[in-house]
This record gives sequence, C-alpha cells and structure tokens, in this order.
Amino acid sequence: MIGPPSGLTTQNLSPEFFDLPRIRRDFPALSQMVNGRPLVYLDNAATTQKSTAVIEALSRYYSEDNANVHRGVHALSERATAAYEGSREKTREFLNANESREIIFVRGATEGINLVAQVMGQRLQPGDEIIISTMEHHSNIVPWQMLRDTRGVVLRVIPINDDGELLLDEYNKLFNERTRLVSLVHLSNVIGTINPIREVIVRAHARGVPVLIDGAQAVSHVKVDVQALDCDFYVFSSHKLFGPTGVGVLYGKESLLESLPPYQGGGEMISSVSFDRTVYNALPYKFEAGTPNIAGVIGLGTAIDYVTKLGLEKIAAHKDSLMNYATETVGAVEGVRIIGTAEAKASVLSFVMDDVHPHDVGTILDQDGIAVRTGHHCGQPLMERFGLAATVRASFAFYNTREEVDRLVSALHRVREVFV
Ligand code: C6P
Repeated sequence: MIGPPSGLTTQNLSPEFFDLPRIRRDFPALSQMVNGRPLVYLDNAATTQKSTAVIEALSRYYSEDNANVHRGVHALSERATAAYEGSREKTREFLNANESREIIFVRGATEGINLVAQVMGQRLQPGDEIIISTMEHHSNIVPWQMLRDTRGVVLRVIPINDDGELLLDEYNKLFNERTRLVSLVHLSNVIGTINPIREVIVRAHARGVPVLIDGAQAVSHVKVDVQALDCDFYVFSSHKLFGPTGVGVLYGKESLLESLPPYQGGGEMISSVSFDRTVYNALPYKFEAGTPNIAGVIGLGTAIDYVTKLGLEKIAAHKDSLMNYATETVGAVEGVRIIGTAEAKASVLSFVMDDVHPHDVGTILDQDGIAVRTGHHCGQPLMERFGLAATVRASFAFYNTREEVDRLVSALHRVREVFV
C-alpha cells in the first residue's frame, strides 16, 4: 500500500488548507457536463486542467504586454521580458536550481530530451553507451535510438520486476567504460512507479556518468530539488503542471551546459554574427534560438505560483490518499487487474478488465462523463514487458475527489454489465 510521504493524510488536512470545492472552482473546465453527467477528469497524466489564473495570465500578456522579449527598449517589450524572465526565476526556485541560467525553456519534456540527445550526440563515438529503462516513455527511447542509427550509439536497458520496479542489481551490471549517460524517468506515466532516482544518480556518478531525469509526471507530485538530487539534467512539461501546452523546461548543470554546443541556430542564441564567425550567446540564451513561447512561459510561472501556494507536500498527501482509495475500490471490481504494484507509486492507476478491451472500457466511461486514457500510453516496451497491448489509465490531480473515484467504480460495474 502507498503511504503518505510526509505523514500528512487528507484526514488531517484542515479544509482551509486544502479546500477541494474552492480549488475546483479555480479550474473552469472541471465544472462542465459531459454526455449529460458532471465531468470526472482522470486523464491528468496526459495533460492537466488550467486554472483561471493561468488562463488570465495568457490573456493579460496578449491584451496588454504583447511584444517580443530581450529585443526592444519600449515599454511593452520591457514588461514582456520582465514577466518572461520572472518565470525563469520562479522555475529556478521551483526546482531549487543554483542559477536561473541553468533553466532552458523548450517546447516540452520531449524537446528537452531531444535537445540533450542532439547536443551530446555530436560528441559521441560509435560504441558509446546510454542506459535507459524498460519503463521509459517513447520520448526517452526514440531520441537515443536515433543516435544509435546515426552515430552507432549502443542502448542498454535496466529491466524491471513484475511489480514494475527497477532491478538495481542489473543496473549496476550495465555500466562499462563506454557508458556516457543514464537517462531515466522519475515517475512512470504508465504504472506510476516512483523510481529511486537519488540512488540511481549516486551509482552513475560513482562511475563518472551524468544522469538525465525525465520528470514529466513527477513535478506535479513530488518536490524536486535538483541540487539535492545532484542530477545533471532534469526535464518537464508545463502542461502537466497545470500550465499551458507548448512549453517545457530543461534544467542542466551550468558546467555541462557551458561545455555543450548549441542546439538550434538563429536569433537570440548569438552574441555576434558575421559571415566569417558567429559568437554564441551566454546561458541560457545559447539554447533558446528564435522567439520563444512567451505567453506560455508566463503562464507556466503562474501555474508554478499556484502549485507552490497549495503546497507540494499537501498535494502529495491528498493524491496518495486518493490513490490508496482508488487502488482498493477499482481493484475490488470483478475482473479488474491492476498493472504496476510498486511499493513507491503515485498518481497513475493502470488496469485491465477480463474479457473487455481497454478501448471499450474507455468508451463506456466516456458515456458516463469520465475521462481516462486507454492504449499503450507511449510506453510500448513497458506494455510488452507486461504482455499487454493496452491498459485503461486513470491518473489523478489535486483537484480530484473520492466521489469521483466512486463514479469511476460504478461505471466499471456498468462496463461489466454491458460486456460480460
Ligand atoms: N506523457 C501521457 O499521456 P510531452 O509530450 O513532451 O509534454 O511529454 C512527453 C512525456 C515524457 N515523459 C513522460 C514520463 C511522459 O509521461 C510524457 C507525456 C503523456 O502519458 C502524453 S503521451
């Protein structure tokens, strides 16, 4: 069973600290009817809903401050730049990075990983090795496979046990003198496993190997402190943290980012250009070619404010309590088998139902106004490890309630009536 990480439970969260009805009112999309029923949004691992504060931050930028950043001396450009750079500082604080120049804005977790793969890849030789794991999202598999195809890089994969936990003894055996990077997911989007990333990083560093952590699902659940973790890179997407789509963050240690070549060429990433020679800009701009997603970055800053004010410890306690309840009640529905039973698990409940295709489960749930994801969740190698093609996935955010879990369970009973 999943225990609260901080000793907090929903029972001891006083309503003024975690007032669910008030929190839900902050997210306008949650109060709609879908197929005649109040929406139950349990697809938060795919993307989270946006607060009015985030929506208004986007609208305010476009209606009052719309200008390019770092390029003008006029008032609008200065306001836009201040808000954009303000979000970088909020992100630095959120991750507890040492310097704001270690925060690179990208399009999402996917682009963050691709950026590292592309720029590190330029230095890799045939036979150099990268370690990933069985439970990676495709975005932490394919960029490395592309390096395999273009540069002859070798991929090593950490296996997992039947509960969906990394086999750390096997991990040790994957290192050799050609290992150049470990790239690992923090919290699995398919089975919810929280990986022991601190331990993974310590073991890699003992062998002089840097580590990239894919925090796409983790940032909305655990407090991430990149200095305490001592990770070399950390990536996440704004839209999974209640912020806008099209924005993500790559944290990188300053010394590493300094040593790497730029990603894309263009405006902003240069300090001077002539036809003979271009001098690249300082961090973080060296990795931010072109006009960025200014509104999106500002919206991310607002989302970080929201989550920080609510408190990640309290968010985790509430979600752990919901997960325990959902694991018990969904798991008790006849014919349901939960996939992924790691001891350290959060936010994501994947399951299959005897004799019913996950897609059919999802369709019946949608008729009841319940949004879940069905399919392989961009984790096909993990699905293969469990001998499955697809699962149903319910994923929780801080605005979800026990009543919504009850709605899910009743709908699953209806699925059985229809199909079995
Ligand atoms: N997972 C899901 O439904 P982007 O698409 O760049 O914002 O995030 C990619 C990504 C990377 N790593 C993990 C662990 C993820 O979960 C995701 C996105 C979504 O599970 C969409 S496929």
